[in-house]
Amino acid sequence: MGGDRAAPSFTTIRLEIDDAIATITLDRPDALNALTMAMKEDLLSAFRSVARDRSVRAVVLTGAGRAFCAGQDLRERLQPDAAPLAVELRERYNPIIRAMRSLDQPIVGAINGVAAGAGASLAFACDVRVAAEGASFLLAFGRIGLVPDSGGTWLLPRLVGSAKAAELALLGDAFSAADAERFGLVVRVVSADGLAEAAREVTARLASMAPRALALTKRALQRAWSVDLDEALEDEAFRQGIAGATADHAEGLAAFLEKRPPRFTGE
Ligand code: T3D
Repeated sequence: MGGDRAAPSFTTIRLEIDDAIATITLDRPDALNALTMAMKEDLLSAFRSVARDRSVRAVVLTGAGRAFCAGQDLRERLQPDAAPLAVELRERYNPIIRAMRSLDQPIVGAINGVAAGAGASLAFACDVRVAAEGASFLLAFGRIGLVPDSGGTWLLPRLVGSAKAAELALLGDAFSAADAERFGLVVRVVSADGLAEAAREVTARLASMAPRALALTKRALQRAWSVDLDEALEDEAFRQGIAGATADHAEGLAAFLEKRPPRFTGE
């Protein structure tokens, strides 16, 4: 399942592909991985590159150093030539969130430290999150007179429920990894030293599963939020028709009957 091409290199993030798993590391640790224009462009390119690479079965998103991501780089925002906020969101942040949510491969957020502002939204846009004990989440927007963005208002209520989302977004208090686990936002909290391994464990499990079925499941879960039960039932039937016609489904059935682990190929 090894990568079939060299991963592109970037200046503000790292993209490493190893044994069907792509790891994207936000890599400006001195600024707590705050998002500059270059970094947003790199991140979008990385997700697009992963989307094209069928050898990649699952993705880890994490941060270098002590933070996951401190959101928009506020020093860059204060530059006289900074784009207006709405433009920056439409042209740079929103495409990243769309790329993450439409990516066929599941994304595991390995939340190693603080995830603030748009950094929290990036964490919310992952499919599954594991966190280090010292990690925290902060909807920092209100503190600087802004509105949660980059999908935060859409994703958070769906992850934790509307009452909790309102509390977190309006009051803007930081919350810990343990709180996030309690809210159902992260699946596991581990020691900082154990985070990479814990994330790898979850990601490797996903990477061993049937890729088409995972991609269809991701889409179905997302679509279910905006349709009624009848449409969701029809959507499930449609997607099951696709999944049921794959070689991986036949392999899953054969493996069950032969009492052996399945070997899914993505076909
Ligand atoms: O274009 C647009 O603006 C639209 C999009 C907006 C989306 C957003 O993300 S808005 C929200 C932006 N983010 C924030 O408001 C968070 C700002 N950062 C903080 O509140 C704190 O840094 C943290 C709570 C995240 C961490 O606090 P702490 O005490 O652990 O670290 P620190 O000392 O504050 O930060 C360490 C360094 O990182 C420091 O640099 P220095 O002094 O050592 O040279 C600090 O300036 C830098 N840093 C942290 N966050 C940012 C940042 N530099 C630029 N931008 C940041 N967001």
